[in-house]
Amino acid sequence: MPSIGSIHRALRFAIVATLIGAAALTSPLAAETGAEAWLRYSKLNPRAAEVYRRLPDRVVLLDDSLVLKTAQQELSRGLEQMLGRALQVESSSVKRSSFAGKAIVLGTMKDLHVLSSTLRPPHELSGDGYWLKSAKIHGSECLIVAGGTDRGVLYGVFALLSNISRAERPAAVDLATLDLATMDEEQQPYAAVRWVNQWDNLDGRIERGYGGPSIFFAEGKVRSDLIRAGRYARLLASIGINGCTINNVNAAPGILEDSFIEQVGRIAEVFRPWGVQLSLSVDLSSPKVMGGLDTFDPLDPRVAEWWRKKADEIYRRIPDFGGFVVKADSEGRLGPSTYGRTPADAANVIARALKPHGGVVFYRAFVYNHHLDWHDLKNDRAKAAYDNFHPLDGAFDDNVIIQIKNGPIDFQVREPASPLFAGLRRTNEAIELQITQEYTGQQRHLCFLVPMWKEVMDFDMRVHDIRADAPDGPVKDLVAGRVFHRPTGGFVGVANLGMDANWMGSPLAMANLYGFGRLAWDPNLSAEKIIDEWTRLTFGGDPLVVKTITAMQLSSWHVYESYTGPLGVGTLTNIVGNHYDPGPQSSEENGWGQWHRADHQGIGMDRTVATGTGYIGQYPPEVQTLYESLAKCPDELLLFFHHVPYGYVLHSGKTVVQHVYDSHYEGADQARGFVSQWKGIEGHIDEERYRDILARFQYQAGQAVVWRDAICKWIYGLSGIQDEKGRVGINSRK
Ligand code: GCW
Repeated sequence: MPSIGSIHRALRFAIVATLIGAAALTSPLAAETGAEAWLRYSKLNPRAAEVYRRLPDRVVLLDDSLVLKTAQQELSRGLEQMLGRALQVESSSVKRSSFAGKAIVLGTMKDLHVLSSTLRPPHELSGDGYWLKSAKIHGSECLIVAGGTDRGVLYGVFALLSNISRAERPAAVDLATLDLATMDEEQQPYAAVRWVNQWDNLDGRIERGYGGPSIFFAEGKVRSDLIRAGRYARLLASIGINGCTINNVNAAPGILEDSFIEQVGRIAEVFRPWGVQLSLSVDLSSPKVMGGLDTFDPLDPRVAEWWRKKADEIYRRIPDFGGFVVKADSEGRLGPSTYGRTPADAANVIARALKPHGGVVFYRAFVYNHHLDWHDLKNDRAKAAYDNFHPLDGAFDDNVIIQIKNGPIDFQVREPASPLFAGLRRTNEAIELQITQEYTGQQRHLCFLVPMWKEVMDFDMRVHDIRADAPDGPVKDLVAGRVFHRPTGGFVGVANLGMDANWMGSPLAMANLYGFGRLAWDPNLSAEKIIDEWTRLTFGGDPLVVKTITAMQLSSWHVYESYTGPLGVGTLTNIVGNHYDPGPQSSEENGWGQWHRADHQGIGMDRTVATGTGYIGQYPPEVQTLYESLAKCPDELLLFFHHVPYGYVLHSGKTVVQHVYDSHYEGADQARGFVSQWKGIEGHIDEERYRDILARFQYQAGQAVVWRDAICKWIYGLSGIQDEKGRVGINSRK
């Protein structure tokens, strides 16, 4: 039994060690614009500081796990920066009998029970949930940050710091008195899977990345300096993201070389303190192209053995490895079709190798033929995901998750929800959202995507068709596994952050990463709430700043849509090149299948069951009724589902062609309006970010005119119908 003296010595040592750790972490980040993103922890205004100084100035850790230490260090750093006050730290081995005095207590529910058997939240915490609770422990007022896991504690700390940074009252606490006795906030994540994917190549470039080179790789190796990778993990943890796939889904087989796994282990080391699991994209042909076998047939026992050994090797180096992401039989990648096998055969062979270690396989539903015959009006790429995966429902192992893009084509500015969300009932699924703005302005145009994502996630698939007035299968519940009681599922975002100081190439674009994380945690949060939080954390609480930036962000998707691709028309960006400039004809007359079918008579894809490709038939019956009928189909998706003449009259009362003219002019005007809106906050934020962002809006305003003129000219050329307002056409007064 250790003596009292040795316990004291150990405790003193723990305190000093933790303080040193905290000091290292609190050293100011390099003065890079935007590097801290929403974790700025600016000094609080005197009134708020006075209130929050009433928090205990001692923190007690109930365990010494790595993630718990991170939670404590983050708390110390945040409170020190915001309140100018250092926390006294006591680490672990706290026994029920020796606990005394006011403290912020950090620990899992399990450890908290040791301290007090009566303290428990209203609902039992499971997984990564947290509980912020003020309570008396052995007579002393304490603030408890408890988690279902130590990761939950970390999320609770971030939530507390976020509340304080926004000088918001913690739930149920009166800001005037900060009556700790009433603090009681319990949160549970909506789904187990809250992951990001990075499309980083080993040479350091990032496919569809607009924030500079990779933070993980350079010149075919893992970077020696992984400081940014660690900071990325901190950003991810702060919004509840628990997994990150570090390499492109167009995976280089070399990622699985023994020597590479060794290097990748270093990235896992900088993720681990933040509770972020590392995972890898893998090429299905790896057993053959780098593994020395003469086949990669998923049903060949040698192939199964190869994956098993590879998984064992990875877990030896990275014990908390998350799993694999697979893109196969897609855009030229090899897949099970080589051997006449199915995606289920391919997914399961890998899943079985990961299973003993607790890993999962994300098998992407983005499987389609990019050599479609465009002459055949019945062909339709939108049908591919459902056609390939629906027949396999129930054939996947329970540690396989089908990763489904939000829409059936490819991250366009407006698409309906993929019918596959409703097409899998005995299979796990996750929604794949694109945070990096590939088709939505590449971070050079403002386009806050949360309102778009929410439309998809809230869309009710009517999977049971029980009662017309009750939602029974919104996409968010289907992917979270709540409708068909699946063991796992959730949310994946393609992030593609890079080495740029502000991570994504534009400080305002970071709202999309923040928004993704917040929605993955709770898809019922409103877009207004999310952007309000982000703006206050990123720019502070000046009411004019908050009002201006939130309004601009919230309108930005519609603005971008209106000058680039209205009525769900599909791909008008240059599809063969950069996916950015206007190029409305580039999607036609080739096998990629991103067609809009515009000709001299009309525009739009006929996807009806009655006369078109039959795509609408993939939806549950009530949804079919909505889209099949021209009369019911919402205007904003009309051209996605129907081919109509240019003079067709919309629900709005306008003809299609006039809508195109008007929306493009309105959109370009609104983009110009962003410049003056932004100028309205000059002097209310720091000069550096003010100027940087102003230049971006000035550029966007010019680009919106380029788009407007290109699309109006194109539609006029096809339809021959002049603009009623005289802006477009041979008699144009422009
Ligand atoms: O939209 C396309 C992108 C490709 C990407 C592919 C995918 C990584 O243009 O760059 O490949 O989608 O999602 O697999």
